[in-house]
Amino acid sequence: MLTLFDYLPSQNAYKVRLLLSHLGLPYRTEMVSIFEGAGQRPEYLAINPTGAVPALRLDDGRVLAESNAILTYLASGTPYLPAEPFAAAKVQQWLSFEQDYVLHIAALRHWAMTGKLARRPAALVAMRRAGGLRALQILERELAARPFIAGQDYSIADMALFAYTHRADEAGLPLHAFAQVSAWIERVRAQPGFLDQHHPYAVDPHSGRELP
Ligand SMILES: N[C@@H](CCC(=O)N[C@@H](CS)C(=O)NCC(=O)O)C(=O)O
Repeated sequence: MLTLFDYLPSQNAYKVRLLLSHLGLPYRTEMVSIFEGAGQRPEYLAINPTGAVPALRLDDGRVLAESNAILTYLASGTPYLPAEPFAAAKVQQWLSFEQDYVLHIAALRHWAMTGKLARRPAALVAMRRAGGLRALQILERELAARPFIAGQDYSIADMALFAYTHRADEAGLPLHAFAQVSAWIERVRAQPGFLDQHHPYAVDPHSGRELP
């Protein structure tokens, strides 16, 4: 059976849980207490060299890290990742966008929800905020033109973007100001097998610590 190395408040891990839910694939979970340093132990670094979640162990023992690589692997041969090369590359385009631009929302949200925002330099917070707003503005423009980010069909690019974008309010970014993004969030929520699940950082008493 597949093993997902997970940390419940992680939206990067939620992306993988969401796809597994759409696919109806059974899996077992191993929790990694990232704020207690469990990700930095040699046995976990052998699974993911960065020490982060998520990571996935296959039935045959092979391991894969990076949320979007895991999505790409699991979605291969399914309706969530087109086989046609250009359409597949479009999905990769938006997976890269997610890692480069939406990460600002993820960082701000982490700091805001774990009491770390006040400890961060104002210039860094302003840079993250500008980056997060820019990501939302780009998505707003693009989603005015088509129902899903990479085309007419729901794909892993939508799953990856949904994970942090739909929680932008928790990063202090006003989702209500982005009508197209808000409508797309509802289209994602309406997909068969959608996983309606959220775990706040408050479930982890260690989440106020800095990551090791
Ligand atoms: N680019 C990675 C980012 C993963 C990531 O930053 N995971 C966070 C939780 S959301 C984590 O495990 N952080 C602990 C650490 O970096 O040591 C991915 O998409 O999987």
